[in-house]
Amino acid sequence: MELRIGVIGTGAIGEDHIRRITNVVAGAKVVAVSDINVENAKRIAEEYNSVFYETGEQVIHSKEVDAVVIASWDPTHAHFVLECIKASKYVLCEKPLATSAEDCKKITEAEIACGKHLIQVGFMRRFDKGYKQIKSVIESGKIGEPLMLHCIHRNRIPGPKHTTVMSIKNSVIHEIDVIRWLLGEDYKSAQVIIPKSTRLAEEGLKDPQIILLETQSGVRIDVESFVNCQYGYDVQCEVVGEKGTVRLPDPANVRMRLKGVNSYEIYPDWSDRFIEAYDIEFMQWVNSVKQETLFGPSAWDGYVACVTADACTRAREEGSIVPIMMPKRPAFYDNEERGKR
Ligand code: NAD
Ligand code: ISE
Repeated sequence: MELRIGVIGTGAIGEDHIRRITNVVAGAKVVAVSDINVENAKRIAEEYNSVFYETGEQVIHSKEVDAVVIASWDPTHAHFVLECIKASKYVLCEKPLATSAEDCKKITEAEIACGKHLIQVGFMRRFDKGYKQIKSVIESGKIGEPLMLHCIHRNRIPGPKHTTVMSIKNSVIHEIDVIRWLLGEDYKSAQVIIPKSTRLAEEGLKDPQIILLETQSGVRIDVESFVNCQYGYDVQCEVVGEKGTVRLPDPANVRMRLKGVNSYEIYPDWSDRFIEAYDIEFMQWVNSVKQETLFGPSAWDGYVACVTADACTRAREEGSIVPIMMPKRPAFYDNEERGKR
């Protein structure tokens, strides 16, 4: 039986996920879509032979929909996820799970109360081949204990209405999650340094920013966030260990020798750079929903990421090093438990 999916938000990534579910992922189809941009959503509904619904709530509660993908703007996520829990429907919610730790907490409490793991957060870097290889190297012990990580997250240009806060809560939240996953530990403190801002940023936007994190065991992480870098989409990560280092490869693009230059293309944005990661994320999510056993990043992971992002935001506002108070993880979210319910 094909999993019948409803998609809320048919903007850039929503449309890409609809294409992915339709053309790449086996055993699933998009049956319902909704967006406040009605004209675009209706066009997409027609193109993909699905039904347009006036509201996200109607998609979630429709009897025709087995599971939901949320790809609308960040501030809408928490409400739609809570609605999915009310409807007892599986949901893959794009990152961030919510725009505050407080809202994430409400989501975890609602999920625990319903007694079933329904939520997966779209932290797709965990499915990227390069990051998975880095994790294997760390776990093999070959480079010894990780001591430092140097990361870069550059966007060619930001989305419309991008703010200083969003550089962390919408963008660096990927590093916050994937580094915690790579190292298998939570964070202890956060600091944000604001260098000279680019003249190419919208007025009021602090860009670039340097985010400094420390894990509970003392690993030090620096993340450069630069959303107006102009030249392309560039994500880098290097782990420095006691005996060696390991770093993400650059995307495998063909090399061109032309007019005295040996070059390769840098992708313009996330959609091509992480295309395989999104594909794998969706294939595994569809299979795990069918087996009623989720394995991907949980609501707890979404919560911890937001606690960290909130601390980074405070650190920037106050210009201080902010301790990160991690809430105690309920047994419901213990790894061994996840998937058994
Ligand atoms: P976008 O602006 O292109 O699309 C968002 C869409 O949501 C718009 O069409 C908008 O009209 C719609 N929308 C807003 N409020 C709505 C509501 N209440 N009901 C229904 N639709 C609503 O943005 P995007 O780049 O596609 O990003 C969408 C989400 O995906 C964001 O949360 C973003 O953080 C996330 N995202 C994740 C990745 C990733 O790498 N995992 C990449 C891009 C975007
Ligand atoms: C976007 O929402 C994403 O998630 C991309 O992966 C990230 O690079 C970008 O900065 C975000 O705006």
